[in-house]
Amino acid sequence: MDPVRLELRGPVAVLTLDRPKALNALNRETLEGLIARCDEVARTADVRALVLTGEGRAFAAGADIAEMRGHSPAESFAFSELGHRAGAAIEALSVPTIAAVGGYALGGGCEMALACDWIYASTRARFGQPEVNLGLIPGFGGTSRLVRRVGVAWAKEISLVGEPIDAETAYRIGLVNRVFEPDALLDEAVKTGETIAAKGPVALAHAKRVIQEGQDADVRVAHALERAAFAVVSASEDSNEGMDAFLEKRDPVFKGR
Ligand code: DAK
Repeated sequence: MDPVRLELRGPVAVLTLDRPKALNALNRETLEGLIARCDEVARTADVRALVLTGEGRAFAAGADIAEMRGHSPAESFAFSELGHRAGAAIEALSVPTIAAVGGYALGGGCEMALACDWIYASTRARFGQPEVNLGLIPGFGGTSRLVRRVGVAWAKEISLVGEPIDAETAYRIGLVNRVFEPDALLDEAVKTGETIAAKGPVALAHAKRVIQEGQDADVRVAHALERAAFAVVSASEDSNEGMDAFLEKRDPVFKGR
């Protein structure tokens, strides 16, 4: 069975990590599936947002320890690279991406959630970078993405103490945007995707890219990126339609052009 399921709920693509017996642990096949499904989503014109979630009681309990244990140094390097490619495939999507975390998001699982634009959690979610318990360090981008999301001190505490934090703590430190009851989590994430689907796709793609690229740039470079993107977006059919619709007191019909 495919370890990553893709389902279209109208304009929202839902990707589900689907190895519940292993708490959706990320083995090679799952990471490759994630990359393939992201490519598929990128090629599907009508998708306007993506939700990444996990089947059963975990989002993903980390990289697959049983598979990693037998790795030679070269295999270990290739595996880490594959995990980075999976994170990059999620991050490169032009549509907004939401991780819906209903259970364990540990190690590589937390890292895949961090590759999404933001995270929604259920009250049952648990986040952590427990690699130090195995004598390892985060290997799928955790050291770089976590610190940007929650700041250096929390990133260090989570990664160096190695104990999971609950949804309430994750919310308080800004790792998670919103917390929902377990039964409501996926529907709420999809609902946000539907809200996004009514906005201008050209504007969304540029706003997302500029925020992402600007985050790591000098502030003057970030401002220049914004000015350039604003000029491009202003010249789009969508922006003319959006402003016309406002002035004519009607809903806009965006075409993504
Ligand atoms: N890998 C493989 N199998 C896993 C797994 C994992 N990460 N997590 C859970 N499972 C499997 C369990 O072995 C068990 O399988 P069976 O025994 O039933 O066959 C099944 O899922 C259910 O798990 P439990 O029986 O343990 O369930 P519990 O409710 O008792 O405990 C738990 C849930 C999440 C607290 C526990 O399963 C746990 O502690 N899991 C491991 C969490 C963890 O340490 N995650 C971090 C993984 S390390 C690198 C590349 C990558 C990485 C680092 C470096 N380089 C190449 C440099 C990334 C590392 C990681 O992500």
